[in-house]
Amino acid sequence: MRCFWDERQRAHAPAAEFFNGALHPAAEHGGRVDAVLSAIRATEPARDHGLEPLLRVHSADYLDFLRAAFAEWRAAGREGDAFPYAFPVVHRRALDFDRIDAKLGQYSYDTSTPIGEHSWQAAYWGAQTALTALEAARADGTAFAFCRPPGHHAGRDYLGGYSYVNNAAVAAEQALAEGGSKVAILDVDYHHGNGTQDIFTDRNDVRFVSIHADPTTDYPFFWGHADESRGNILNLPLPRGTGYPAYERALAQGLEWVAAGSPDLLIVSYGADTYAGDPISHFALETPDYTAMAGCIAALDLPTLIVMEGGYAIDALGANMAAFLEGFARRG
Ligand code: OKP
Ligand code: ZN
Repeated sequence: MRCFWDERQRAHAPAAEFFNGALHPAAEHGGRVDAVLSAIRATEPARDHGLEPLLRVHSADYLDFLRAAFAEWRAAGREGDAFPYAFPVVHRRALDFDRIDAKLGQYSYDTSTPIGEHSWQAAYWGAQTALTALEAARADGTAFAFCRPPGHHAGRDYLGGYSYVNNAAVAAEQALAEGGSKVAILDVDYHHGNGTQDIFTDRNDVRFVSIHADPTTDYPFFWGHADESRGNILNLPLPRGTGYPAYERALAQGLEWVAAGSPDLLIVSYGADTYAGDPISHFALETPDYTAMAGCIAALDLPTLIVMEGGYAIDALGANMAAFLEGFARRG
């Protein structure tokens, strides 16, 4: 399988994230890059498709904000990465702020997702990596886009959950713009893909199914509940401690629903944070389970683009990635 990675994603280097009342070292750090690269063969860089594909998913004002936020943060005299601290929970409307702190809150929903000097560059090239891999997936049947930082928590005009640009959504819209008729997105990251769900709610040309930790106990809390499932959205939350047998039953249900929509492309938002040893997650999958999981997905026999989301157990991340890709290789 051709694998795509662009070095311009590496410079994004958040120092810390804020949760449980304190700053913690960022879980989504550059060490993930070498862990994944060590496990996959040669990678190919992204080709630049410009801003237009990102604008099919994100609003222009949001992308303008992302591009300029760090410079504005510095211009305001701040040090370190840009963090929001006040959020428009009730009155979220298009007010035109000059103050960076107001803009940060306007376009964010958490304090896990700081903007650093190179965050925009990394997010931009992550989307370009997904777009480039999409071409390979259509030519060869499968491709892997190593996008980093992840994207599935980013909505049309908000960031959060280490995500700035929704790479899977950008690829889905591109596939439709280039003549695809139906796309399915299967999100197997530990966390619910709230950004992807919000972007595609009520669409009849995109189906979104997510298997994730029950948001009653786990981030992102406010999305991903089973009762949000309707129309083109299927949420399959599972309790903490879930191991592969129960996981595979949910996967089978999700895949059956994907197949029923007769998509011409499948995009997999892959997170290795369902791994038993993940430092921020609580499922119990083991490395060989990823090969089995991929085998189930590959059995759909659809053109498939794999997009990287989370996975924070650095020591096992490469092996888990390789195990997952191996499940597709066996398809032949
Ligand atoms: C991103 B992805 C740490 C606080 C939660 C946000 C988690 C974002 C996950 N316990 N911070 O879906 O892997
Ligand atoms: Zn995750």
